[in-house]
Amino acid sequence: MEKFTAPRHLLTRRRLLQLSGMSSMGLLLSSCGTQLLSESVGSLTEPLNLKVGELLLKPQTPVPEFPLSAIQPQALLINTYDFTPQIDPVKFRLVIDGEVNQPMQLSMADIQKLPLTSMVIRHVCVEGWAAIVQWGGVRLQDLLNLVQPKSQVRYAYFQSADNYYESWDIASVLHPQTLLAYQKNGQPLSADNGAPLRLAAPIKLGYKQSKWVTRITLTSNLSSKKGYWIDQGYEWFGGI
Ligand SMILES: Nc1nc2c(c(=O)[nH]1)N[C@H]1C(S)=C(S)[C@@H](COP(=O)(O)O)O[C@H]1N2
Ligand SMILES: [Mo]
Repeated sequence: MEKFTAPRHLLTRRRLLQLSGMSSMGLLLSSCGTQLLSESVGSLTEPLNLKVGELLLKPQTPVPEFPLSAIQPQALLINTYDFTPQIDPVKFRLVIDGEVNQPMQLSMADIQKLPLTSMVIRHVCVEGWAAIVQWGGVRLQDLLNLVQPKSQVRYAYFQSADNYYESWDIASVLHPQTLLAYQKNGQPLSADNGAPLRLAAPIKLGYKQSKWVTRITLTSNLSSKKGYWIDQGYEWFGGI
């Protein structure tokens, strides 16, 4: 079990220097995946190979949220492809590893010490339904600041307790409204909705939003296994 220390600031100066090691060399244009990455950081005029450091330094534009009165409590359907894992929240540990300086295993108590972010957003499932939901949880950005991703990191893998898996581009992972949620509509998350931790973000379709996340692995390379549905033909980026 790694020692856990809550961040005093989002980024210390030393951390900024570590992360932005590339910046003095200028931003080199890369040739792959440029269209989607540049769209996801909000403008086609942005440098095309934004890396972790630059993404943390240059916050992305938030998606407009809904008022609490817009929540549709009945509209969020349970969509689970196989079975519902029952996870003991006391024994649970979230593993964050891969190309990071400080791999960690965090308990729910550790995670709930971090700032709680709440947002009311629309969940969109490709099967033809949508629901306005309030999610509460921790920003993935805050978690990644703790583990100190290496500058070459471009993707995150999310492993779930039901053997579901997903991979996201790092710009979407570091988006200010990308949460690991432990509350839904002001209540603790239920097992059906992904307790103890699930992804929630207004920038991705429902199938990208892994429930029962147990492990986050940061990497500079995607393997041929990209996601449970993606490997069966769904689009990888899955943006809204
Ligand atoms: N681990 C896991 N995550 C998952 C799924 C799943 O079957 N297993 N289904 C996905 C799909 S298609 C959708 S629409 C949402 C549904 O979330 P909900 O069941 O909380 O409404 O979860 C996503 N995350
Ligand atoms: Mo879905």
